[in-house]
Amino acid sequence: MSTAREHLPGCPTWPEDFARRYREAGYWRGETFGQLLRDRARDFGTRVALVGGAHRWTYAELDARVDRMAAGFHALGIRPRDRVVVQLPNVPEFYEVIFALFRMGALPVFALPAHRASEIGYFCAFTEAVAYVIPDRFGGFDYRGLADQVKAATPTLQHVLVLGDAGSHTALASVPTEPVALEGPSPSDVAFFQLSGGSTGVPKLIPRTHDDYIYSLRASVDVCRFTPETVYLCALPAAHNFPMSSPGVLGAFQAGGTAVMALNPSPDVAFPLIERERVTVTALVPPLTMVWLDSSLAKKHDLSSLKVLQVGGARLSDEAAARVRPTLGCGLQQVFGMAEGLVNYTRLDDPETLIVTTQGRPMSDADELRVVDDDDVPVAPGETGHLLTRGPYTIRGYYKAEAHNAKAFTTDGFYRTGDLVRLTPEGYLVVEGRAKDQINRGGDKVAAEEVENHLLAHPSVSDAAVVAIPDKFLGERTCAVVIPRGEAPAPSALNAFLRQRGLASFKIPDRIEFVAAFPQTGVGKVSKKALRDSLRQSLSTPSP
Ligand code: OOB
Repeated sequence: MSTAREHLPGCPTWPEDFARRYREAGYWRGETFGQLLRDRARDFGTRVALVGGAHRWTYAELDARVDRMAAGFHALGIRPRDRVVVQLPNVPEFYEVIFALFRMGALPVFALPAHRASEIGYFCAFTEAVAYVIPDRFGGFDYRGLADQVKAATPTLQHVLVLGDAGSHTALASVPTEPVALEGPSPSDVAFFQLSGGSTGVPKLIPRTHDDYIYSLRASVDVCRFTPETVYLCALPAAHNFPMSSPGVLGAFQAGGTAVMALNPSPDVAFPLIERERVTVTALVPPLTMVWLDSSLAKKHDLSSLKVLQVGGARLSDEAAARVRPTLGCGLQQVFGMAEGLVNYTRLDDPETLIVTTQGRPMSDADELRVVDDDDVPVAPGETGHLLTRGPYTIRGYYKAEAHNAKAFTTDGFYRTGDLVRLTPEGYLVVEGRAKDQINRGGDKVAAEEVENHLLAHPSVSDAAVVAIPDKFLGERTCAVVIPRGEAPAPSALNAFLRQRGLASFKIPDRIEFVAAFPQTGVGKVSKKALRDSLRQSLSTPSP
């Protein structure tokens, strides 16, 4: 019996009556990730769990590697609840590392490979991370230099662990040691931190527990019908919630299937892997879906094993959705999810019109949804409104963010998704837009305020407003509208400034416009709506 422990400070959790209900109804079954892998190793030991690069690990091998890695982490001094920022690309070691942390109750913070000094420095400092795990190089970038910079600025950071050539840091390959007995976490403990797409100055951290996340896996596996025969291709960044758990790699493990890691989602890498590994299901964001649909390589490879293409992260147009089956010969599943919790899926046997025109319905009967107006009053059925949600796998608050939580959650615990949706008569959701101050760049989320704050640090910027402009390929791109102080700087100089401040490249504005003043709302705030409208007009009118 594990003893009840106090929750990690700074992590809001479910009120006791909800927790009791979720347990009694069997949503939370008292499982942990460490045990989940142990159970699969027992039941499916000789089956292949994970493929990537030169590796092909069975469940028994993965389980044994995780024990050795956990023992090595323990020997380094990493302890339960210590935070470890993990920034690895789609390699099997990603799962070896995070399961080792899960097993010992240390908490991965899932950074994306695109993050740079601004984001990583913040994650390490804010979570008081003790270790940071990186590749040596990836995508033409040397992460060891970034680690030097972050380590110098973060007093708590003891270890930089490098996959590959470690340079002055510690090689990840040198960490594993003989397994030792470790006291695991409790099922109700936080297991890791996901990152929020965010709309504020700094990214928010999302605490997910073993209980809640494993429930989301079971429900996802059920809806998506993952079985031991499932071969899931992880083509999106492994750290993101979609390929991790909807049902993703962890769903494949939950079902006893196989996960294949693709270092790159482009057809030249992904298609040969689908052919070779007989991949049955994968997940993409809409722009990548377009690339796959338009690729001439589709005819050159045998993609016949692929039964389902999941698409989510941003709105897929009905036109693109309708092309999936005729072009790729597989079914489409739309996925509308969020790292905070709620995931909606179209069902595999839904009528084609629902699959093509909606973003699905909640995966769990216990998901509570409200569609409300600006005053939190429910809109009439079928009308568009703000989506609020609560349930057994949706968080009750971000990590150490009390003031923000008061705004992002209702007093009765509903998460304000910031999405504008309408419910169809069948109970399916259609995403009609967004009320949060965020740009969805083809699935990559950019918080306007975060970029604005960086721009404001430039001496020639008097004020800045970052807004979305429509884009054929990405759905949206970012436009920074700047009021210069004195003479306007060159846009390229402003972007170079943002890069130098260590901002991930997907957050660098696609376009910069200079204006003398911003349009204002009635109360004198910047009207981003008016700004977007006037930009849309000026961008669509050819210059004289
Ligand atoms: C997924 O998670 P996040 O945390 O990167 O972003 C969540 C936000 C949603 O609130 C919504 O604004 C947008 O991304 N979104 C979609 C969408 N799926 C996500 N907007 C329109 N249509 C969709 N299908 O993006 C995520 C997490 C788990 C599964 C799938 C996606």
